[in-house]
Amino acid sequence: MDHEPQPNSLDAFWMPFTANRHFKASPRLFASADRMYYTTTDGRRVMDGVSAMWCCNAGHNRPRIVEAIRRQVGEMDYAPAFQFSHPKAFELANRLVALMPGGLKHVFYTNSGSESVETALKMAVAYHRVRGDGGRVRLIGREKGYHGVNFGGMSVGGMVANRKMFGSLVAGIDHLRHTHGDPRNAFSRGEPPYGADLADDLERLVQLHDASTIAAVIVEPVQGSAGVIVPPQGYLKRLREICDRHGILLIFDEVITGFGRLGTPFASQYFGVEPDLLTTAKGITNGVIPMGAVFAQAKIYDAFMQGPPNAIEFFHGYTYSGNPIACAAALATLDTYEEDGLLTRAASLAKYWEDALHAIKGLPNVIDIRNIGLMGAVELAPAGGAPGKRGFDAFLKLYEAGLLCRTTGDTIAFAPPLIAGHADIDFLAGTTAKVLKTLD
Ligand code: PXG
Repeated sequence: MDHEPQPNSLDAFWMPFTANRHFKASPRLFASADRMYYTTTDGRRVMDGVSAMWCCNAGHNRPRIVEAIRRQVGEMDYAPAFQFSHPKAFELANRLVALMPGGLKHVFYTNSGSESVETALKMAVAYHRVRGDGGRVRLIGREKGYHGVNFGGMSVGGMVANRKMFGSLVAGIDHLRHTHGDPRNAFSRGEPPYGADLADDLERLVQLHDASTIAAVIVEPVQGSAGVIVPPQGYLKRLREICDRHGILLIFDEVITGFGRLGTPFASQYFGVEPDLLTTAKGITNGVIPMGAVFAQAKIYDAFMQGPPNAIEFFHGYTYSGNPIACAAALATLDTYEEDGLLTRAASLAKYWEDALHAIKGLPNVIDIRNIGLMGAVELAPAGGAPGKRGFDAFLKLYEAGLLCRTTGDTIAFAPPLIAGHADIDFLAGTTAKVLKTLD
């Protein structure tokens, strides 16, 4: 094969999480985006049914955000992040912690969900050490969990395909069982009734490893990537209780559930469970500029603030932590969320959304439908001998029919921008129903 770079060739770009050869044979390229819609390079309109990648919560091309970025880049493009900063980083931190439940009053900036997860895991282990409890080094994740693609997040994660190629991963990690697949929970609306006792799996791991070796447990309050797996009623409260009993930190990975997806600013408020650390990204800037943030309880921040005042307390950070363009974008994003009431809007749409999605029940191959807030999934039975094929076919046909979704295996996931109206939801559910009728 000729590997000389060719103008207009698609060969040079090694695309992430993409079937490169399939894509390059029939590319899907977007040219522009506005509110609920993309326009493709061949001029077709495609509704954004999944906030792009669960990140453009306010929809696309929002004027405040666009303008704030333009203004900031002309005023100050970058400021050093270590031992220096700029006013917007502090202004944003104050605005963000005001949205947080209870004691999550400190924020550490990153540039992605993956970096937020690495940061939170390091904070957890170091927190125990600075308290003089340095034997607590183990980390617990959950099967089917997705915590990004870096070594720590991949290791606490539980997506087999994301792990199996990459060696022995980080040592000292164990996993809770996942909560998916109890047939009694099929077609549950919102939180499924059965399975709170699966949180007791943490007790099993405590018995195995001893609590004195465990630093933290990390879970997504609602598992997103695995296909909108909603926690059983009472599950997260029980996990919190077990963590408290054993002095284990609880980390909520809210990269997807943060910023209004469930109709509360964060899932923590929806479930009435407060974690010790909370990771975010995506919706923090409406997906427009890479940014992430980790929120920490005051007890954690305070534990680090000791020793000589001129000494660095936490040897961690990124060149782009809190960069001015990202901070300006995030501030304008918060303004947009506030003006449009988007951090709570999903609460008023949730019932309509739930009814629309569950109306798909009964169509060929539909074996489960799950929903919470303004996210949902339709799970299809795998085609004989070809797991994932039916899901991928659905993805392609939905795109042809003018609707963007995400698929994982044979599950189709949706999370439309929080500006969606009833007509948008009707289009999404109606198009999905039409396409499902045509699948093999
Ligand atoms: N944690 C969670 C809970 C996530 O969902 C990450 C961490 C990593 O974020 P970054 O910014 O490093 O990608 C994620 C990302 C999908 C899909 O449709 C999900 C994500 C990203 C892309 C696609 O399954 N989640």
